[in-house]
Amino acid sequence: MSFIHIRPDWQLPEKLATTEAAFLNRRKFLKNLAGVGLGMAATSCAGRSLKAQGNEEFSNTLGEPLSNFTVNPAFTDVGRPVTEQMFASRYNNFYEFGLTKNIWESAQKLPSDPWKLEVSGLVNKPTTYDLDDLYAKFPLEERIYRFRCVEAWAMVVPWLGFPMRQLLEDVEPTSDAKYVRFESFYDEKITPGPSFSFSNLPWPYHEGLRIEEMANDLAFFAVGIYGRTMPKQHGAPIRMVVPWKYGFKGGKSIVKIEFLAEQPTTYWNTISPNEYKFEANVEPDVSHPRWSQKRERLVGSGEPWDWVKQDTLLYNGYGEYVADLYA
Ligand SMILES: Nc1nc2c(c(=O)[nH]1)N[C@H]1C(S)=C(S)[C@@H](COP(=O)(O)O)O[C@H]1N2
Ligand SMILES: [Mo]
Repeated sequence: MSFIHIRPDWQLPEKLATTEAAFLNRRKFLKNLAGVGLGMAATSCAGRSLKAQGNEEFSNTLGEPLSNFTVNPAFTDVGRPVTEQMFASRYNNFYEFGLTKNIWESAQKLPSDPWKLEVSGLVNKPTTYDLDDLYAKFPLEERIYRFRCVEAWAMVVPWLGFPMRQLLEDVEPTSDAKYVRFESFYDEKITPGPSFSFSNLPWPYHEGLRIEEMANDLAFFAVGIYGRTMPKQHGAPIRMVVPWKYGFKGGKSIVKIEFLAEQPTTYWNTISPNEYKFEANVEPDVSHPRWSQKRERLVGSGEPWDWVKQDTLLYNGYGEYVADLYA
């Protein structure tokens, strides 16, 4: 019995190296896993391909239709086809629900309605929004964005939501506010993370941006995807989308936003500072310590072991929007 048993059967062994969870696979952790009951998870997905899993149970996770939105014409064509939802919504990273990509079912435990989003810290108007407030205050638009995970897979998804800048305008950060901390939902009874405790993970998941990054045109809060409210596996009811950065910067199921004078810690940077930087922009020429970032595999573009590979673009192709931030 080893950690390797919990990977989905279609994930090639060498792919195990290119994952944010790979620190778990290191020798020093393996001995802690010995004797822990991990075998069960393996058999439940053995022999099934992603395609074969299309079923009603999955469709029921896909949220309620949204109609009251505009399509932002600046973000309709990213030069690549939109990833089929069939793939995008069943290939997720949400470590609160486990280490594999196959968490769409277990994520249904997330209590996403009612919801409170608390905004505090260095702002003139600290505010707590419930879902009705969010929908009433911030008109929804659809934006098709490229998405690039640090693990070297990519997709293209149509988000529904509103620019982070609109929330900035609503809460009025003070001139002392330089950074923003975003905290995800966490309840150890519901979102315990990996089902064995080998180390104290820094829950809740938390991320951070410079305030100028949050004010950038691209920075987005998504409350939906593919024309519907956000499925739990994607971070219902509201998650961050910062498409020029690696996917882990986009915290899911945000409950708290805090404006700060100093740079906050972040979840992955705390676990492995050398591998996951605070800035974490998509930069193909800057290798991850354990793999190259020059290329990416396109989710759903064939069988999972045979996904199309393509070049990764600097800032994920969004240089015209963000390069100034890093000049
Ligand atoms: N709370 C929380 N947010 C998270 C994560 C997570 O594990 N927990 N994973 C991140 C990573 S590594 C990626 S690639 C994206 C995946 O988003 P998706 O599953 O909606 O595609 O969510 C990010 N946000
Ligand atoms: Mo990721």
